[in-house]
Amino acid sequence: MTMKLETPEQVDFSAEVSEWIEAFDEVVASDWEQGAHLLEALRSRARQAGVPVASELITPYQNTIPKHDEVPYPGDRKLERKLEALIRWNAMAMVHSQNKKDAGIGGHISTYSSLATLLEVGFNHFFHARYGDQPGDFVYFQGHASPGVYARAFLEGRFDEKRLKNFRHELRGEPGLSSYPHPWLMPDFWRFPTVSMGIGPLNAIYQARFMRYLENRGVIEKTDRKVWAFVGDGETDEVDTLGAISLGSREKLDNLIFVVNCNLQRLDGPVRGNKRIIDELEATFRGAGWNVIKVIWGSDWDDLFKRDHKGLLLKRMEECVDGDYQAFKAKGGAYIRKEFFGKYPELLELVADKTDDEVFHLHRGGHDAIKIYNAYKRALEHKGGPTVILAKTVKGYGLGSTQARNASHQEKKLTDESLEAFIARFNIPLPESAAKEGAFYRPDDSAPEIKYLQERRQELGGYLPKREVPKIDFKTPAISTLGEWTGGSNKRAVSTTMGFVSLLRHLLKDPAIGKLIVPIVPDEGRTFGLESVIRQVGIYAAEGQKYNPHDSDMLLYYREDQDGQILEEGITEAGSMASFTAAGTAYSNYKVPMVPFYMYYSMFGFQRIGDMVWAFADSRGKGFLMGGTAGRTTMLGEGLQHQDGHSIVLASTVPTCLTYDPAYVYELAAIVQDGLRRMYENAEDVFYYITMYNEDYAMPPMPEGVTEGILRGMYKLRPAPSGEAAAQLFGSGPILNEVLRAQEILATKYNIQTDVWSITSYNELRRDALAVERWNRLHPAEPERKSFLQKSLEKTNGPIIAATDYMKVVPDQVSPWLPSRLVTLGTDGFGRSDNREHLRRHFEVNAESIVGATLSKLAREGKFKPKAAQKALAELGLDSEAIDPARA
Ligand SMILES: Cc1ncc(C[n+]2csc(CCOP(=O)(O)OP(=O)(O)O)c2C)c(N)n1
Ligand SMILES: [Mg+2]
Repeated sequence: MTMKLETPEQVDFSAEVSEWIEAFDEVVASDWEQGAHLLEALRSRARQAGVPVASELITPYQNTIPKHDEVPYPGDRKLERKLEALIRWNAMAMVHSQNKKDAGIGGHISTYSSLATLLEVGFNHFFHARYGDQPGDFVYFQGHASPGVYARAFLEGRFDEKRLKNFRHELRGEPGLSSYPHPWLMPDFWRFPTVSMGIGPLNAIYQARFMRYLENRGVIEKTDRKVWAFVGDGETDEVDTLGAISLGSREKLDNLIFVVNCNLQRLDGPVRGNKRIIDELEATFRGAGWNVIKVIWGSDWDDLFKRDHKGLLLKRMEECVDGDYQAFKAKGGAYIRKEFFGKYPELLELVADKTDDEVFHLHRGGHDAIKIYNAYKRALEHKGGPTVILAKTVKGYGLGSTQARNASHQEKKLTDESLEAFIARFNIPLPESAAKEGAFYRPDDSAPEIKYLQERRQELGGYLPKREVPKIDFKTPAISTLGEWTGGSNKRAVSTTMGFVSLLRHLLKDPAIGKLIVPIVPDEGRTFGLESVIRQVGIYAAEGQKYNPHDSDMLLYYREDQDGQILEEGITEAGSMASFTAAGTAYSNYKVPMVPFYMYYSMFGFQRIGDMVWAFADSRGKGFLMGGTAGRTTMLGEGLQHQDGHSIVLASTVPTCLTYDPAYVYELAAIVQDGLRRMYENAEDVFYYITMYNEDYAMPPMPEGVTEGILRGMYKLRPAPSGEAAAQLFGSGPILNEVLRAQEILATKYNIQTDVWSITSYNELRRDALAVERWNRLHPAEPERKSFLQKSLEKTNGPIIAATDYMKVVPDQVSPWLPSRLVTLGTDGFGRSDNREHLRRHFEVNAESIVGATLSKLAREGKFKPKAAQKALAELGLDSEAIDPARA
């Protein structure tokens, strides 16, 4: 190899290389896109000729956009700098003074300080608040940067000083400011909850995709709207952040822009101390097909690059890792001179004319408005896919001794010296004493900078963030039109899942609301029998169906279409939930009341993506989560990882989630119908979790007068045929059938009469009982009120035996109001692979176990002979010494 380098041909070849480069430069000088084309053609030719071509996933550690390709900055930098400094100050002062006054109340100052310029360039030049009568760009802010967003709203005059003083004080009888972006807490301001790391970027990707879905289906008009997601570099470690990025390129989402704030730090310390996070992210995003724009160095480096003829500067930059870069910004100019430039005499020479202070203030790209502007502009112009901007910044920028320290994420207060240094550094026109108090500062409305700020926002259509909810015009189909589902199955054995799918097909045909329905499945359509729906409305495919499906000659073929209505997400429950979120908040974000029905394997719901459900509720999302293959004994054969006996417990933790566990199709139809009415006609900010089972049995017709009971949680289904009932039997889902069978065994074999109740929602019964109890507690002088549960059971007699395919804690929720009456049978413990009969025997929720539990309880109450009860248990085949399934 060495020999070859020294051959004369090699020298000649260098000349040839120079010639080629010269020719290439000429092409690029006239049109860089042609340059790119030429290079691509050469690469392809090389591949054909068998010359190995390395793919370039990581480019040199410098800005993607060269200086000579930059356009000039269109704004007034002097005024913008002033504004940005004031926002920085007020954001910091808000957190600082709040923590002085209320120690430990928290907040963050160093995240926004690194992000400020990246946001300000957006606010002044890019973030549209509207597109005609359509809402504007969607911006997902880094949650911990919210103080900066509030501080901007303060300068805009949207919040007064009093409001700022109520940061993290939401319970003081005056409007407060929530710690992070929460639409639930500030419904006129925040649109997107982002603070749980990873949820923002994931939702942003699916938001951009859902926007295209609505456009392609003709539900909304096409606009230039963009989805901007500001993401922390530490946040990119969340699988949620990066796990779905390939969807962006696959669906050519050029309406999506990620800005990763690469301040090189997370909470504890460096994100990649021994490497460079920007390199890693560049390779990841480029590999996934994104347009990557790196904004690493500020304009003041341009001159150094120009004077560095040997490429030593870049060489030195590529020798340093993020841990070094952090230390440079923490330790000052002299340290940088020695440790960075000092490695090579030529580099020392480059900065010989600069003071240490000037060396220290050589900017990073993410603090340089010109570099940022050019990157955003490029991102906007990029067609055919999403863009990520990797912007290098400094955590705690300008915060004196807090800057670039490992502990800077946790800093909430500045020292007096740091406050002084801050006002000097950013030129804040406050006297020292006021500065030390952390006083806010807003120039008069007539000040040129405030006028400028208002003009910029006016030009872009108004203020951001802003959340609005238009009046929804929605016509819920009357329950009387759903006779096919309320009228019973005419003895035909069907499941609630089948009943739901046919109801869904009907709703999809509804002339008023059909087009608003968004069926979502994570590769489980066939599990739920959705083949007919696929044929009916098609699967959404951004590029249509480019292939002839193998089953095209069949009636129910796999139909993909550009205006397909189903979102078939593939195996991603998190992605499907993100689609559910985009659809369930479209009533506000796009002014169209989309109605998502997300059908999934119940087990892979709340326990897998619970945090996203929480964020959905925070977003005031509406829609139906349909937990298919529900129940620990109804889902036969699948065992421990598939049999869901606890989602109802988890669903009960979400305040706006209404949970139902219907046994019959008429119950399910009544719940869905009322859900549509409540969410979309009554504009209630709630959503539904409804279990669907796959056990087939005859669906009875809806009895008279049970609607209220179904919706509130319980109704008497089959009263004791003769005489007064000695016990009350509660059942839900398919276990209701076991309860009905128990009622018969008890009557025929043991001569005991019982009432049977269908319990559609213990969660709702409990919520109502708690609310009534609270009212009674707070109004001791008023006549006592009764909950729906108490009223329903008022005239009933005897113990209550409740059986469920979910954990015992589900019925137990109502036990405080049923003192010593309630006996619960449920499916605590892990699932097993077996059939229903054996599973129900094992978990003690079959009819025999219900009978046994009733006799046992009556025996304890002296209403049945104890010895007879023990004998009955044996007769019923119940093994008194069997291992407790909860521990098995
Ligand atoms: C799911 C989740 N885990 C942990 C946290 C706690 N947390 C808040 S901010 C933060 C560090 C953020 O670092 P980075 O994403 O780099 O943002 P920066 O503040 O540096 O801009 C952590 C761990 C959280 N908010 N969400
Ligand atoms: Mg960070």
